[in-house]
Amino acid sequence: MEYANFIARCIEIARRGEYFVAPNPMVGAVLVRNSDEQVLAEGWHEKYGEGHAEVNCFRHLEMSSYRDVEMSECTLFVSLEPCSHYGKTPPCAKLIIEKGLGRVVVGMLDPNPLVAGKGVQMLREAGIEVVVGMMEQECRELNKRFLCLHEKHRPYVVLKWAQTADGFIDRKRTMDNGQWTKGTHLNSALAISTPETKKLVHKMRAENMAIMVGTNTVLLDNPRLLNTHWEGRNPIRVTLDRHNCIPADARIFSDGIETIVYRDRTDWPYVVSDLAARNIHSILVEGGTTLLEHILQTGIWDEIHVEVAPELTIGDGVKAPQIALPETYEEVDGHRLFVKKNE
Ligand code: AOF
Ligand code: ZN
Repeated sequence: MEYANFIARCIEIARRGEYFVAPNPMVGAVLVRNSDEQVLAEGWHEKYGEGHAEVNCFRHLEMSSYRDVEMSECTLFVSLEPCSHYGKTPPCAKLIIEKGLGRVVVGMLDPNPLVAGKGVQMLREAGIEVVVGMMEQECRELNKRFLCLHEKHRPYVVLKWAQTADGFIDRKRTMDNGQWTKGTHLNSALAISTPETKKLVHKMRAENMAIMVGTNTVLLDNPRLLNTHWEGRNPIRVTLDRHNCIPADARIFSDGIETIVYRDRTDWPYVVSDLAARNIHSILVEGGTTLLEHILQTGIWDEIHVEVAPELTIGDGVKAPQIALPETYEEVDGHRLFVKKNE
């Protein structure tokens, strides 16, 4: 039996929960009959607070013609170690033991201290054969945000900006005595993204639990920071306001979505530790340059996404953060999308 293929399938179905399970991990489970390698049932973690992958897999089995299969002659594949704790649902390890499984193949251990090896231990103590570590790198990539929170005790940090060919993220703009009226822009931001790249930005908003911009961006752009062009939820909004100058009617406080404002301590190491304490596993930082440069200086980031408009030059403006871009990029609508990882 080629274990890796079944774990690959677990990863594939786990992704169906992508926009709905945070801060939980995406997990997939596949039940296979040993004698003929027939897949009997599949399940994945579909939504935060609801059934885990294993529970859904057994539920699907019950609804199928295989419901009376001899479990001791089956293997359950799971991309993440089955849980051992009473959380929003009872422990999956207990369920697997009750079902009488013969063998369990686990993609990777769960770093959540509530589990962390205890799930595998429960299974082994019940006499189940357990194989741990299959397609581990792919399993880790799948849940890089969840893993970051539990291993580094901070959210996974994605920095993102768009720039002109000559390296500016915006024209120079000034506040009109710090006054603006709800919904109106005194002098609007330079529009760099195209309809297609804008969609990809909203996809990133859906992938990350939180979104952040600095004070100046809130004051100048008055953004809502919603995800309106992709499936999934709106991210929790985060900003800084050291000098208490963001007005209460700023659009970042609208729409009934949570907004976190840091006023007293605004240094990045503090902000990420506080976000971790709130169980936020990922954050997308969209600017501006002052905030991005502060974050770059701390080294506390994981990915940078830069969109370059190769035919747009403005001569003068707000400089984009100065970083060495990778050699390769993806092209969308004639724009170049660079991804740099902090490795
Ligand atoms: C599994 N299978 O499909 C998932 C697991 O609050 P709860 O009860 O939903 O528990 C969340 C924790 O359970 C999460 O932090 C992670 O450690 C584990 N997730 N475990 O056996 C699953 N999603
Ligand atoms: Zn579980």
